[in-house]
Amino acid sequence: MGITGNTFTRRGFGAMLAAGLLVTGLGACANSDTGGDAGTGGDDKLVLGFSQVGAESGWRTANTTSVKEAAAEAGIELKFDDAQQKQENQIKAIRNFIQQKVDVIAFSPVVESGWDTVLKEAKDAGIPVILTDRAVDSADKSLYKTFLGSDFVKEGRLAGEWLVEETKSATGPVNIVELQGTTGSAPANDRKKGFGEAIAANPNLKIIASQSGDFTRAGGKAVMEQFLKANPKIDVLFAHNDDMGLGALEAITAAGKVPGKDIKIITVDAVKDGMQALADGKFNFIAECSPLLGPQLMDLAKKVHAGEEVPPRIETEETTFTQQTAKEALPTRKY
Ligand code: GYE
Repeated sequence: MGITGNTFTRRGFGAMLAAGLLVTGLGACANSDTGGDAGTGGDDKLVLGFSQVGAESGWRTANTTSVKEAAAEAGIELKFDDAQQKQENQIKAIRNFIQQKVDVIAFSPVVESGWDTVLKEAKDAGIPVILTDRAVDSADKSLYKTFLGSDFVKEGRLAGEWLVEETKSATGPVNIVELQGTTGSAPANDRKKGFGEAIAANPNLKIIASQSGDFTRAGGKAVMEQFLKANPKIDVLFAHNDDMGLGALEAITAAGKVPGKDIKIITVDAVKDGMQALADGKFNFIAECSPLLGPQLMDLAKKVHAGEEVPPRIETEETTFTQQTAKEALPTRKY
């Protein structure tokens, strides 16, 4: 939010951007508009190379839409690549962007480690890099300009704190199973950490099984089936995203248990299908993670391209939902 406001401090550039925004806002005829472009056509458009993780979840789909729409609105030429959840594909895409001499590179790193070499290549080529959604663990912070995304540790902690409150009068052990996100990814590492730290407050709470479902519905279903077979008493499921929770619902129902009652379900994201499950009483709690990063990302791309200083870390604002608040929020939910 602060970022958008600051655009107005750079008068000339700001006015130019505003004009670009208006022109693209007019739709198809904008491309043939010669009014303000003095014969240069669209060639001076900022070119942003964006490497997306994949299409693994409802969150990701909403994120991709947000990025594409915001680029169009901001008059930015977007080169979009889908890495299908593979790091090597992302590295290839970033190298392609460097070769094509794009103005700015943004990407959502599928895992945290192993980026230093390619990030150095971008830096040597003089192309600024923005991390969106997920972080890298590079020690050299000069390899990227900023990281825009959520505080995943906090999301895990909020999920755990809700459970501690919910089970405060429990006398016996409360058995928890955990569906982790993609192995080695920042949201999987951090949500696990935050949740684990929060539930340490109640010694009755025990994680009896924890495995990756790769952030997908199919993964969540398959791993939950194994959990149910191996553990006769499961009281709580903590899934690192809605989609794995939704997949697990099928496994739980097929095993003759009632989701939301026999097994309490806590997830992260708050995409529409997750919110619907919560409103329907099948989920019990969701820590929100907003995928609507597009407008802030475009604003940052313009700034780093103009050589402006940007904060090294920009955190997304988010909330949490119970069954009751999900019912209230659903009708106006955007994703
Ligand atoms: O929670 C999950 C997606 O990186 C925050 O990735 C993102 C996570 C999101 O697959 O649904």
